[in-house]
Amino acid sequence: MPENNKLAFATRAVHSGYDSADSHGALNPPIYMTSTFCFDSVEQGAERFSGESPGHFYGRISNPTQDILEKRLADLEEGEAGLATASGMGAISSTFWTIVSPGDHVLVDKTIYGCTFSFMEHGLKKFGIEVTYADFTNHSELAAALKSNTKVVYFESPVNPSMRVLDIAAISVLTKSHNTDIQVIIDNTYCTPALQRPLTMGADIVVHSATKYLGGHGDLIAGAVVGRAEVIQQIRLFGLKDMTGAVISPINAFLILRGIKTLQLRMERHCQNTHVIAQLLDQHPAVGKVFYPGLKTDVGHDLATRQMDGFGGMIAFELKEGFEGATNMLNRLKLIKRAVSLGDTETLIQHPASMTHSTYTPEQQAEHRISRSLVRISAGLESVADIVADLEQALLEG
Ligand code: 3LM
Repeated sequence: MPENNKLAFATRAVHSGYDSADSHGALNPPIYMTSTFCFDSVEQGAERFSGESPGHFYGRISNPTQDILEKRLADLEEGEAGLATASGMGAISSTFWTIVSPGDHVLVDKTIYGCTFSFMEHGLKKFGIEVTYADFTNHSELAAALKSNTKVVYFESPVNPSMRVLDIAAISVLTKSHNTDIQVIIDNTYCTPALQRPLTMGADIVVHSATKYLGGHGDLIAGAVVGRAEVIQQIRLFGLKDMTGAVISPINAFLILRGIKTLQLRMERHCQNTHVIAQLLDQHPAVGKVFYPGLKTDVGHDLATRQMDGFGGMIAFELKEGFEGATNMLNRLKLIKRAVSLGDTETLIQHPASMTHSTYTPEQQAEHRISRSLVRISAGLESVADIVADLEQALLEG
C-alpha cells in the first residue's frame, strides 16, 4: 500500500493499519479470539513483558485485531500511536491514572460530560489530585487558573451538552507558554477525526468514546486514546494493564474498524441532517435558545468554521415552557428515540439535567447551561424530513 499520509481521509478510513496479504488475502481483518499468546522461549516472554521487544503477550494489553484499530485511529487523528479501550471512561481513566500523581493539579473546562466530571470531582480528588475548573472560552481566566503544579489541561469541543466551542490551538499555545510539560488532553468524541484533528492544533492527547460516531451503530461500548508513542505505551502498560483493565474485546475492535469505513460518509449526513433540524428549532415558537455552532448567530460559529470540517451532529435547545414543556415534548415523540448516547444511525434525544449530566448538582447545572428545560438531540441518519415531522408534531402541541 502507498504511504498512508499520501492518501485522503476517506481512503485511510477504509484501509489504514491493515494489509490483507498478512491474513491469507482476507478483505477484512480476522477477529483474534484469544486471551493469551504463546512464547517461543522464556527469554522472548520476558522481553515482551518488559517492552523490550514488540509482540502480544496477554489479551488485557493488546490483541492483533485491536492493533489494526489502533493504527487506523492513530492515522486518522494524525498521531503517532493509538490505544483502544473497553469504553470512553476506560480511555479517560486509563490516561489519567497514568499521568497524574497526588499533589498534581488538573485544570478542566467548566463543563464536560457528566461521568467525566464525576471522575474528576469524586475520583481524582479522592486520591489527592487537585482539580479546578475555568471557563476555557475566556483565555485570561484560563491563564490565571494555570498553576506551577498543573499537569493536565482537559476539555471537550464542542462541549457536551452546552455546545460551547473552545479554541484548541489557542488553549494549547497558552498552556504550553505557561509550561511545556503540561499535557493538553481533549475529548474529540463529538467531532471524530473526520471533523476535527486536535493533535494537528497543538493538543498532546485525544480521547474518545468510540461508543458514539466511531462505532456508529449503537451496538457497542468502546473508547480510544491517541498521542505520542511513548505516552501511549505508558498508558497501555500501566493505566490500562494495572489500573483499569479496561481492555476492548476483539469483536468490538472489529466492529469499530467496520464502522470507521463509513465514518466520513456518516458524518457528512449527520451534519446535513443536524443543520436542517437546527433551522427548524431556531424558528419554532415553542423553542427558546438553540445551541448549535452551525447557526450564524451562534457565538461559536466563526471559531467552529475555522476549526471544524462541519458543524457536527449535535444540538441542544431550551423549551420555552421549561421542564414541563421539555418532558411533554420528549414523551410525544414517535420516531425519535428517548435515549442517552449519541452518534448512532437512530436520532436520539435526552434530557441532560436528569440524565447525562445528573452528576452535576442543580446549582452547578444552572451555571453550566444545563437548565431543566434543556434537551439534547443527536441527529441520526434517517430521512431528515421524517425527523423534522416527528419534532414538529411533538413541538406543535406546545
Ligand atoms: C452521552 N456520553 O449520552 P463511554 N466522553 C464524552 C461522552 O459523551 C461520553 C464519554 C466520554 C454519553 C453516554 S450517559 C450515561 C451516556 C464526550 C459518553 C464516555 O464510556 O463509552 O460511554 O464514553 O453523552
